[in-house]
Amino acid sequence: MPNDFNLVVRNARVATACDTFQSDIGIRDGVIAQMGLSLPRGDEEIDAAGRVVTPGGVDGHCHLDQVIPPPAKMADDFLTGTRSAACGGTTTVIPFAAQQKGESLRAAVEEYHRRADGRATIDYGFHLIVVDPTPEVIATELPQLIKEGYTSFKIYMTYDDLKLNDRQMLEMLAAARKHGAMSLVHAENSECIGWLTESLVSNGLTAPRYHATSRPMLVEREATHRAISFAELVDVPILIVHVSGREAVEQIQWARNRGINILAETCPQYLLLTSDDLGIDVDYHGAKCVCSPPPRDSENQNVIWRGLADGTFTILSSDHAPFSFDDEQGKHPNGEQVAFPYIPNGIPGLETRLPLLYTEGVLEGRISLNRFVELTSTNPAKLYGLHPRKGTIAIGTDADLVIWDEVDTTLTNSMLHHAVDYTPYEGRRVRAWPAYTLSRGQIVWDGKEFRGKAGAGQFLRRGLPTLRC
Ligand code: DUC
Ligand code: ZN
Ligand code: ZN
Repeated sequence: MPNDFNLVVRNARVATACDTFQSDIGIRDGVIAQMGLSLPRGDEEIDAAGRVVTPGGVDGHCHLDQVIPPPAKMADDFLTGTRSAACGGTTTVIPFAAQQKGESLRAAVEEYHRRADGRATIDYGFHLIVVDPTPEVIATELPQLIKEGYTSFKIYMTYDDLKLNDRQMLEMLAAARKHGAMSLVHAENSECIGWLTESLVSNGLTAPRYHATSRPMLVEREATHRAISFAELVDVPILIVHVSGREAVEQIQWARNRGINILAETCPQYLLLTSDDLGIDVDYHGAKCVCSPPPRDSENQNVIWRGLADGTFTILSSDHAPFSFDDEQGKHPNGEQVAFPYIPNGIPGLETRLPLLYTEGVLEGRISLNRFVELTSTNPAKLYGLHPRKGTIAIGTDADLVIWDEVDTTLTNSMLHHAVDYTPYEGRRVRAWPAYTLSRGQIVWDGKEFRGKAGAGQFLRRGLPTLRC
């Protein structure tokens, strides 16, 4: 008689967004087939006695192999990026299919499928980035792509090659309302940044730390308020991405108190880094932490932690934007220590997102284990139309699981599986790491080695968002 299951995870302490309970998990054909105590044997068994098991992480904001102006080039493609994600407990990623000016959305989607197909090791979807919202894009392309499972898009209020004006933003939000898509808004005021940057550079203040000076919190607060006002006018929910500190948080709370449906995302860099990390000018190392918005100070870190605990934030994502440090296509464009406006923005974080939040959030008592699951897996799955297939542990869902080890180790880049040559968290203590990661029932990380396969990741045709604040 064949066994009932391909794999049984036995004696698990299962944690979902709402419950923690003891169970075995029986997996057949990549799906959770049965849960309960004393399940029959499987072809393979993992004993999870004494270990927490959570749903695989869903990273709702990461950049992989994204086309950006040369000489910069992202270090991670869909193979190295998803490999790294899997080794850190993430089993679903939603990177971006980024439109170029003058290009159709369809062409962008086809291009990013070419980049991902045969390389992604875990399941993935795409957000669209819309930089050229022509009448054709809004009336024809966007509705069709939403129907095909690209149910969210990011719009930018800054970056010269990406930003939309206010009218274009309103048109995009109106399209999101009409077709049920989710709008992700990068909220920073472009003109303020440009004016401050020019003044800093003309005064010779060009070191990496002036990146933070050029993007003070006011710049984020103003754009956050404006985006909220547009959402109110159009009467549609939006997600403010990568919220960095108090001033944006206050705007979001203000909006919610007025009954405006505003969702919010933050990232580990706003919990664990400060602008001091951009200020290490020796050998230009501050460039490693140049990202936008920039990390703030320790008081703002506390505001973000509180927002994670009290429900202000809906999701926690990595905003993985991988540029190597010692690299002409990375943080040293053309081999030089360039002025801060020319440093590619972004830091790596796909693999460290979950272990760092587990360590600093759950084990330090700042958030519950269930809230950890909600922020990093269940809510992104709901927000991006993947729930319940992803984001929870229940019969009939994909067997995407993380079996956690409590460890005590020092994080170094040599432990990680991305193609970036540094981690901004080098030397940090971590007390949790996946002992196993399972992607649709396959072991992709066994605590020592990556065991996944290029091309095993499936494209996820996503449904409409099923989450409101
Ligand atoms: N900021 C973004 O908006 N995207 C990628 C990285 C960054 O720093
Ligand atoms: Zn952004
Ligand atoms: Zn981003």
